Amino acid sequence: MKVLANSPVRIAASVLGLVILLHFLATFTHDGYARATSIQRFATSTAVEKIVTPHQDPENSPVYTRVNATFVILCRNDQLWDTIRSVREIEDKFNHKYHYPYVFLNEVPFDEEFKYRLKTMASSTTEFGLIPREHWFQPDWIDEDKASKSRDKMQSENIIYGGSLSYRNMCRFNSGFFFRHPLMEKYKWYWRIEPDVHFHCNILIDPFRYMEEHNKVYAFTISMVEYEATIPTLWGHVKGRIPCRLFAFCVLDFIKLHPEFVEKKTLWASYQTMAPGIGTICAIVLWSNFEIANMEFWRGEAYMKFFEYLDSQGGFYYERWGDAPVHSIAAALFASRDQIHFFDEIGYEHAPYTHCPKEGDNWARGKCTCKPDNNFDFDGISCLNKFQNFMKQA
Ligand SMILES: Nc1nc2c(ncn2[C@@H]2O[C@H](COP(=O)(O)OP(=O)(O)O)[C@@H](O)[C@H]2O)c(=O)[nH]1
Ligand SMILES: [Mg+2]
Repeated sequence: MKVLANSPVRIAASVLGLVILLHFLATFTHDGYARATSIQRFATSTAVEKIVTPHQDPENSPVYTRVNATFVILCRNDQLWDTIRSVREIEDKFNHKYHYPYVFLNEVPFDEEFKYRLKTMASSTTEFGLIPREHWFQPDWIDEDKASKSRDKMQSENIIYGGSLSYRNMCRFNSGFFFRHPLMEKYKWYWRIEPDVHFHCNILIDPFRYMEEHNKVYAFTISMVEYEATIPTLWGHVKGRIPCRLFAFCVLDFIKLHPEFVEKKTLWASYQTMAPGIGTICAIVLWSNFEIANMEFWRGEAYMKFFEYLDSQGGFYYERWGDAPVHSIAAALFASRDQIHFFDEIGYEHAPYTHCPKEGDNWARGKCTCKPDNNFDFDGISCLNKFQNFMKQA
């Protein structure tokens, strides 16, 4: 014992003990010191684009640096409880490990209860933004007579949301403005979430990181053919008056004006390989209530010109153009096919449709609560099969 008492080991242990004791004393007595030395500081540090660690799982990584990304939720105050459930699910299945921030947007101020309860639910920063008037409401140059006639007609034809003006404001906002909101400007990536959606599986990767590392632009879980009656002239304005069962006139004109923006190996190129005819579906519509995407794509010249062109045609109000077909057509024109990603492993439900993981052991790995058979992927109006076939094209 005497020998041990005087050994270098004993001396080193004493010094180490003293250092640890001083560290704890300083942590409790000096806030600044505690913040500077806290591991938590790294976990919750400001989002940066640079990836500094090869680790994929923050639980096994002492320093996990998030990608420059945010969740974005557009909703009304009266959707408080549906929004809480969506946030609780994404926290449980993913974000309690990553702490990505949330931006909530609304055309009227969020009330105090909404803010209090959502702040409580989130494991990260929450920001609540008011949408500028000019980003939301029907512009003055829209002929209200023509617009209201169209709403009445669509309503009488029982077209979903056909008579709704606020739905049209929402679609136009999601098409052309959400990524320009001051609270969104600092972020590169977003994951759109809606009230009352469900995430059925544990999400074992960071989808934002996946997108960044694989040079993706746009990701989806559910795709389908669009309800033609809501967009009768959208398609033609992009390339010319080519008859097409789904989008009659609009997207085609734009391509004539701006062929320079259209990429080479696109979904658009794949559409050209399809046989024309009754039931030809001109575009795969990626269901935009779930979106993970790069906002630099929307903010870039091609999409901004595209949106401004479509907006100037008035179709958000004279028809009922949705943000899903608008985003999908833009992705099909201005991104290459391999920049569009299908996340099989993210089990997702927006009533009445569910995507349930089915590739490999994705269902088991995610411990999913959805039934693989109850899967919109196999539905007759799903476009997944077509998308996956197009992806195999050279
Ligand atoms: N602030 C606000 N959000 C809206 C309004 N209408 C729809 N939303 C949001 O826009 C998104 C899409 O609307 P939703 O009613 O779910 O449309 P659907 O998914 O196409 O049936 C959801 O996140 C809604 O909360 C509105 O008038 N004001
Ligand atoms: Mg919805």
